[in-house]
Amino acid sequence: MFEKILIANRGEIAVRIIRACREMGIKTLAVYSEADATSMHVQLADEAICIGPAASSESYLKIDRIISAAEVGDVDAIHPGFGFLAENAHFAEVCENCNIKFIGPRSSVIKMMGDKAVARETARKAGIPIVPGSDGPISNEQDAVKLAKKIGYPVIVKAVGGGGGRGMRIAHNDVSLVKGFHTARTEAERAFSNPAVYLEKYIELPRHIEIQILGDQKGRVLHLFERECSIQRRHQKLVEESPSPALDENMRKHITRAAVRIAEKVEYTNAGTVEFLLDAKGNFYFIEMNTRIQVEHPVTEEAVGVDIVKEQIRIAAGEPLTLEQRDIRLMCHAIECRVNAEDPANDFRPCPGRIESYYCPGGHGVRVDSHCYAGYTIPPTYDSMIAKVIAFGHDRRAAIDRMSRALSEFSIQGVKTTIPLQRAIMQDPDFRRGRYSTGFIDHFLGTKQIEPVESEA
Ligand code: MV4
Repeated sequence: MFEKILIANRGEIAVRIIRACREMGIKTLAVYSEADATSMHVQLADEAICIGPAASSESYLKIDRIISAAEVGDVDAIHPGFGFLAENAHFAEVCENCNIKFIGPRSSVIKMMGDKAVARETARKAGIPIVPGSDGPISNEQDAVKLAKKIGYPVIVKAVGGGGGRGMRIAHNDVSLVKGFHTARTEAERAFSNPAVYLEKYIELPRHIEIQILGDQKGRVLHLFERECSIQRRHQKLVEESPSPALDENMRKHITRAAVRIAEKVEYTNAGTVEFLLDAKGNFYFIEMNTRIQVEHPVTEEAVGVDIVKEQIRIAAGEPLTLEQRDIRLMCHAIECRVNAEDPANDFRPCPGRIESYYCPGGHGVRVDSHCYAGYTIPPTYDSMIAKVIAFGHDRRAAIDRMSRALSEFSIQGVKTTIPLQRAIMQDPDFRRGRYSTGFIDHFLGTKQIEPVESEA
């Protein structure tokens, strides 16, 4: 097993990884930017090294500085968390070449899944349903129009280098497709230094369901069931849950098998997530694979009772998975709310600043993953996540009621938060019935005014 791990991240996920390391008897080295000198991850780690100024491009994204810190600190491995360098194939490759274990899949697999057209082709070859669309990238508008005629409008143009909702254009006719094709290419070139785009039939109001998988270095792949992540606003997830209220046992069997099959096909190692869209008729389609630990991983941890971060570390150290698929069961229902320092009454404007007071919920069936504390100042430089509240119980109803209770206890003064919105969602009749899709939030915000909550700042 590793003796010391560098955590190439900040905030809540850095704290989460340090906690797993401590329980495993592994020493931790935090890296931090000048804006994070007083951050919780710096305080909790055994050692910490400052790697540069506040801007991520000068610190958390600086590969050479992180590798230098790893060499100075004499670590065995680097955990990238999510965001920053987590899905940077070049960074994983540099780690491989420096003989520092990257806690994630091989760089070649990150690269392959980072190309969303290659990922799609890989799924197709593995016999997994994909959305009707192009074979690989489309190079000109004539081909795009021809294909759209064949599969029927609406269609969606997606950037090969995109993912997570970045660089997409929906088209309902030839004129908007030609326009969307060109704007998508221009945007993709700017954002990903790669203008390549591909085409898919646009599925209206799908549900977003993702399967958590684990693969070890012996070639064994397990799934940890699904998470439903349809409650998103502008591709930022607000509420996630497991199991999905949309899957019956038969659908669950097929979608989890599909996820395991694609992971086996690429000899996937470590933790990963296979994303699917589920249409109103119950058909599922592969859309992309994420080669990292995800923000919402605690939903799965509480639903199945597996510590995913510890599994990641064991897998990276070369240990075989000791779990058997038949032993992994959905033990309870888990829901997560991502609490952000944003004002839902003001177009989700970010609200960085000092947390004047902080009381965080607890009690039976409640978990809070956070790096925040009273007196902590949320810097304006990074994402605005304050905490993840996870509530779990023997069934969905119990989990929702527990989440309502937990959110009502959560008291944060000094910054506005998304808590009032999430409390309202927990009371929504459609949410409570489990009848929702990716259209939920737009509909909810269109029909409901979120009461602004006093800011004591
Ligand atoms: C789609 C789609 C409809 N049809 N692809 C957005 C995030 C990215 N991972 C894929 N996304 C979508 N791809 C086809 N062919 C609709 C979305 C989408 C969406 C997906 C999941 C969760 C929320 C969403 C919100 C808007 C659009």
